[in-house]
Amino acid sequence: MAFPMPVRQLFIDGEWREPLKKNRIPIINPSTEEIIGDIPAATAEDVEVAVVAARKAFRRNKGRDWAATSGAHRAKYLRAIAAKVKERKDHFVKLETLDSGKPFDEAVLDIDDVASCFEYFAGQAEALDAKQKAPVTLPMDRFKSHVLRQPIGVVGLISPWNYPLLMATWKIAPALAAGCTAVLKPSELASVTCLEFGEVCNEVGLPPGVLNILTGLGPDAGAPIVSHPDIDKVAFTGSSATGSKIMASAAQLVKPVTLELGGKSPIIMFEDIDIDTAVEWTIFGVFWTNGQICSATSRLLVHESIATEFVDRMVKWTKNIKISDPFEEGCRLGPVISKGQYDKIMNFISTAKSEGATILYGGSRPEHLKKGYFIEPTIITDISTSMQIWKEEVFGPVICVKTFSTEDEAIELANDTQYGLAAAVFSKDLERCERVTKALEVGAVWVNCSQPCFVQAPWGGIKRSGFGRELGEWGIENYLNIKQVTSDISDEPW
Ligand code: TXE
Repeated sequence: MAFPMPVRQLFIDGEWREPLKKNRIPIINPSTEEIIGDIPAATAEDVEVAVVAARKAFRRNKGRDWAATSGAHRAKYLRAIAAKVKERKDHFVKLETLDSGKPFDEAVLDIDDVASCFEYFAGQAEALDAKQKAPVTLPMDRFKSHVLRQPIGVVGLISPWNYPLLMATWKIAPALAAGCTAVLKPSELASVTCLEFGEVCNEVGLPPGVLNILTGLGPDAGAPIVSHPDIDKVAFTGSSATGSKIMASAAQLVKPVTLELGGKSPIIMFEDIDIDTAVEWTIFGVFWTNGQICSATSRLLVHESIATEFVDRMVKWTKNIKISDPFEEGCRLGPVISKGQYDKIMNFISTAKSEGATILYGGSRPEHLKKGYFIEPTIITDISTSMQIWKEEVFGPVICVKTFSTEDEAIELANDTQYGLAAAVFSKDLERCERVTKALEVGAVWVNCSQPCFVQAPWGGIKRSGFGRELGEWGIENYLNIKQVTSDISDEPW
């Protein structure tokens, strides 16, 4: 589908501003490899201007400080944003599909989730008012103590390209609900919907400077946000390598960070499952979003007694996945995001082959698609735990399969990873599911399903998948400082 990409500038202090160095970055359609527009490339100079605007909006705004507003007041803006996103849903869905290459139907769900997330955090903002001045029980009557929850300040939000507007929303909505102001830096590989979001902010009358949106390269626009002394906190979703750099930079100023990083999530199939249902979840859990999900259940551990049948049915199912331009009706797998990601994934597949694994299905560019970063859904077997494909995040439509014979072995294999984001376990024996769930070293476990994600439930990892929890009531806590206030209420001398 061809339609013009909007031409936008940086969104700073409620205005569209050309980047000070006037550079732009091309937008490449991952389905055709064509340049279809460009986005502004911010640098440290633009970050400076945006941080000043965000600070002013936070607490130097002549009585209109965002930080001083009530949660109920902020909730009105968040609900208005949700309504505006719904009103412009078609526009956002088309842009997200074109820019990211994800199937159109999946982009529809993303934009629905964006609106729901703003609505949810509107509720959290209101709930925050009720939680203020929560009393603390003290052992002495003479003193009285309570707790204030106050916004952390100006926050830097750095987001990835796999769910461009949704991942940004997971940060913007709780930050604004908490009373923080923000500078958002989306991924240079898919920034279009995030920039369009600036228009929504203006349409609902969000005070200038409350949200600033700077597109640009990581080192040029992201790093200066992290190291800026007037940014009070950084929330990041992306690779473990970049997350580690961000943590090191933030450490210089003892700046808090939350990091949502990569994963290599296991999906465990015990022998008592309904194979067809489990295969369907397995396919969904790894090939959704063209395989580019941080929590993709990309290591299938299947009990040896059902392995042959399971894998046969999985191959049959995979053959029916429609790979096409993401706008085509029924598309289930579009291109990966960029040439860089395409090459990286292909290298993973060829290394697996050279290390002795079997590419049971897929592994190549689909024959009918000559252009675009398309990769067949790929199933790899004969895996050993020393192989790269077992250890490293592929972030593409690739699953590796390994068998086990006992529950203990399944747990050991599942935890045999540096990552700890998510895992799935399938069995009709719910006591077994509970035992395994407790033993899994991850931040989220799905039982008899994979990937369903709800804004009400906490999201985040352990080990090298990062720390901190987004979403749910935990999501807003990321953007709050807890202040204790203790008063001497006695007239007696101390
Ligand atoms: O990630 P980066 P990339 C993983 C996945 C993928 C790999 C590389 O394995 O193959 O990361 O993707 C910004 N200071 N995930 O290169 O670099 C960058 O501009 C500050 C998993 O795209 O981590 C972008 O906005 N910011 C992941 C964001 O960081 C910097 C989703 C993420 O980019 C920066 C995406 C710097 N020095 C990729 N360098 C998930 N957890 O869902 C880059 N950035």
